[in-house]
Amino acid sequence: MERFQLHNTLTTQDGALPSRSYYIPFADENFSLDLKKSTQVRLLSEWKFAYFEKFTEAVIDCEPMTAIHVPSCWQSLGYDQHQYTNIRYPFPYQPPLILKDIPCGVYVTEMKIDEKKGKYYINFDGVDCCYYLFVNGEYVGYSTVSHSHSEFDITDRLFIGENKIKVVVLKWGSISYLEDQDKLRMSGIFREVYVLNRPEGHVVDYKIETNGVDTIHITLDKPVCVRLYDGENLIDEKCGADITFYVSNAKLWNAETPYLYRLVIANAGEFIEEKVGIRRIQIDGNVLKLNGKPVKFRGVNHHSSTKNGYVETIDDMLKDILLMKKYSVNAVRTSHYPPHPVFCKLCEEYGLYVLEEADLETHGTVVKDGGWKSEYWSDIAENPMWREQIVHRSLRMYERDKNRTSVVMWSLGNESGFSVEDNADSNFIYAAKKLHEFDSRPVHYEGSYTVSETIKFRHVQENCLDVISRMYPSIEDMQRYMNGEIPENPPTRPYVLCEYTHAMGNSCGDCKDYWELIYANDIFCGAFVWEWCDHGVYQDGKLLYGGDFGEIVHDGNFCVDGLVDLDRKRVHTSLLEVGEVYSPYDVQYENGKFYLQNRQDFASLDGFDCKACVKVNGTIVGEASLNLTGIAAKTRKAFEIELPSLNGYVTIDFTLTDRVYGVKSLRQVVISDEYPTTQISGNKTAKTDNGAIILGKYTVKLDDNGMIEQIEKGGVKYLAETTKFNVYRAPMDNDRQIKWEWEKYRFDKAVFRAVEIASENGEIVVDGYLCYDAIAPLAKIRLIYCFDESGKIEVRLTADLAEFICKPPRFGLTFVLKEDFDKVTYFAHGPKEAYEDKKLYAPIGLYESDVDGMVEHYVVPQDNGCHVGARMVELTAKNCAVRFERNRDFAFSITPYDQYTLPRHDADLKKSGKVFVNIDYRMSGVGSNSCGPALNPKYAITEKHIDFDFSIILK
Ligand code: IPT
Repeated sequence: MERFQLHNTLTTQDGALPSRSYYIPFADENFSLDLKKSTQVRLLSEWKFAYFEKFTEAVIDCEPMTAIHVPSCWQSLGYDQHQYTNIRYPFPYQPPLILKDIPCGVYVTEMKIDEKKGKYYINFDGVDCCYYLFVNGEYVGYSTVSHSHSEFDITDRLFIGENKIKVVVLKWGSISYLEDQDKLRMSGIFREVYVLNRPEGHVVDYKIETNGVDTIHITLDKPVCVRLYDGENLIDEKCGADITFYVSNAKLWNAETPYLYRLVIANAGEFIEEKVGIRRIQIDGNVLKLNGKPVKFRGVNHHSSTKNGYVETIDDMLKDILLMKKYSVNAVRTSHYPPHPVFCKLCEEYGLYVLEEADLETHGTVVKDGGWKSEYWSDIAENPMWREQIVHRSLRMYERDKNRTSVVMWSLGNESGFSVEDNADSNFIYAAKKLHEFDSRPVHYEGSYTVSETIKFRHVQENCLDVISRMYPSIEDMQRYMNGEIPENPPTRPYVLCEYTHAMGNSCGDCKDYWELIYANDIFCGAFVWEWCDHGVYQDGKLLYGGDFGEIVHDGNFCVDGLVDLDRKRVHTSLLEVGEVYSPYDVQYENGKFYLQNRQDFASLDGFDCKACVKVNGTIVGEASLNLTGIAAKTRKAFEIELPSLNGYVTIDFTLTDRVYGVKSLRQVVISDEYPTTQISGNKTAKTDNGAIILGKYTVKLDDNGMIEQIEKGGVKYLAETTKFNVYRAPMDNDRQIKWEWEKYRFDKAVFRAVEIASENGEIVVDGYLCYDAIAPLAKIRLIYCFDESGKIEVRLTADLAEFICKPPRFGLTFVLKEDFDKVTYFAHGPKEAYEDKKLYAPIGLYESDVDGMVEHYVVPQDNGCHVGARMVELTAKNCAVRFERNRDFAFSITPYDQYTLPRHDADLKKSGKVFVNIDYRMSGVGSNSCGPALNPKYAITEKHIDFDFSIILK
């Protein structure tokens, strides 16, 4: 039958009803987001299932036997195979053909009806990727667009008694060329399926708009009565098909104060509730404004992704939203498809702006020849054959979510090209025009930015788009746009970063610098972190990622790039940093006065509490609660805080607490930075015994290269290995490009070779080189030890790095202690890891931990656990201790794992039986170069001459 070949065509739908706004009708006014609570809804969640590796028309007749719960993804249940690809299509590229067997899942359920009354509609909220629907053996229709809602009228197909509903879901169809989003490729009915039983003459669709001041306007497909409530209070009731409500003293909606009114549509014995916020989004010159005020999106990109694959419950969504609110996120880009229909409702309730994106990405086109050519975008973006599908995808999104207050901008899709030449007939122009025809909200599409032979690095003919959008540009690039230095793209439109600060592994070091620019200039309306959560598949305590499933084509761990774990049990330090950058307030210290700056766009800081804590050397000496009332948005207030008369390292730590979401933000002002060093007798010694240096109770042994080989006290040995110079780090995901350079220069293997060891004025002076086979020395080093008989070793060194080498990730010494040194006390940025470009969440203080607690775990093991701004770190074993200190900043990290032989998965890490203590002159920043720009040189070791010193106190 030809109609079962629709998936081999570009047909969007067959037999489905026109798209409409998403709502759930109720028989009374006890509304809920839970479908099960409506007597009009018959949720279809228990099905029988059969999986076939290959779709043929024959599978349509099969009788599945295995029970399956819907929603679910069949790969999560053990069928088929997981596969993760980012850009590349997981099938041969020959659009619109699929030159591969198409796996297929057949779902069957029964629905009993005792009496037939009114209309019956079957609704699908999400099926990947296309499906045929049958009721009682008869073909009803076909639908595509995985993340969109479809509805079929099945009234005439149902009988009193049991009815059999069959859905044949295909893994791929021609339209898969439009769904090449960066994700694990899963299939099946992954969102709810339900039958609505509705009265004859019910409302079908309506549109709600507000003027952002005092009116709510609703147009419906038929005249009905609509009631407007403020909470439980009825404000007004009007009847008609075109109704305007006036709201006096209206409370406006924004993400900071998400005030919602309620409309209740009562018709034919049915009730539909619509929450509505009075808000208006508009572009004024090159500034994006909400209710007349400039607004900033402190955003994240959010995939529908949980440990159950694409399946999300309301609780899952709520958990994400509450976490986002806790970390001051106020905007979500639903990358790269419409979210679960309840998500936008929750966003308007809790206060999150939504940049909603159509279900569209054709990224694989550009790599079809195994390389990369941006000209290839035109295979689909400019090919009229695909036009209807591309426009349709934007419209399906618009129709479903047009009434959502939270949706403040539409996006045409992700990375699908636009046109290669100016004035070309891009399919995206048609999609944008259609959205503009229907709606006043701005239209976004980053894909108009192109890098081609003919048009170098710029947005092409994008007059149909309302904002300039970029992903991962450098800060200089943004400044060039703002300053009008790109003649083809004058700064006439607001600018948004739809993706930036790629949160893969230990990341997001560049977040703060982006936002210094964004906060300071109204032309920038915000930025969305890539991305909210890690993706993968949990198995035996491990998160499996690309390559773990036996796939040939995969993109490794590029899917493990979130701010939170897939199971949301752990928040990565990247989110802690992003949370501080997005913080609703900031603290400035100017001329002896403290200022609390409200960085919000609308609300005062009245809903927050703030404590200031005065510390000397990490010990609290005074505390004060600050009264935040009356600090209007974007203003600041001065506070006097009494400073201690004591000397030392004096800090004022501010803690902002949100009465709803808990601790929000930490800010620290350093008043003076004199951390006391250990006072010792000061008697130099160079007493040796068999080559070992005797320091009172301690013996220190240097090896032939002048490196500390052993420290001993009363027969107890401190070190498990000889001390080494260290100019390497376990590559972070962000080092995936630069690490090849490091390896070229053997940073991972380099060793120190002394050419002379001399004793001068009671000091030992070691001259030598850091080197490895085949290349010239990486550095010329002079190392000086000064021993004090009380058990203190002063280490001073100078290093001149070779001109030819690249920037090393760190410069320091590694001490390998015995594993009994398991308690750590330190004064540094902490208690979480802190790098030069990622430490806002980690105030300087005095912290304690065990060695295990010094490690920050990442799904893919990589450098972690650094503490910059350190003045002291001490490790303690049973009867002894060793302390490293310096009267200026240094960096350190401590790990019980072998630092440089790392497995693919954190769960496979094995303890080394030693404690590695890295004492570093500097450790470079983390940046976000796994997808973002190269590390900002100010966070890299660019200097060629290094002076470093520290003391080792033996206890
Ligand atoms: C960009 C994509 O839009 C996003 O889906 C994701 O793949 C991200 O980067 C990387 O994790 S694509 C990139 C080539 C800029």
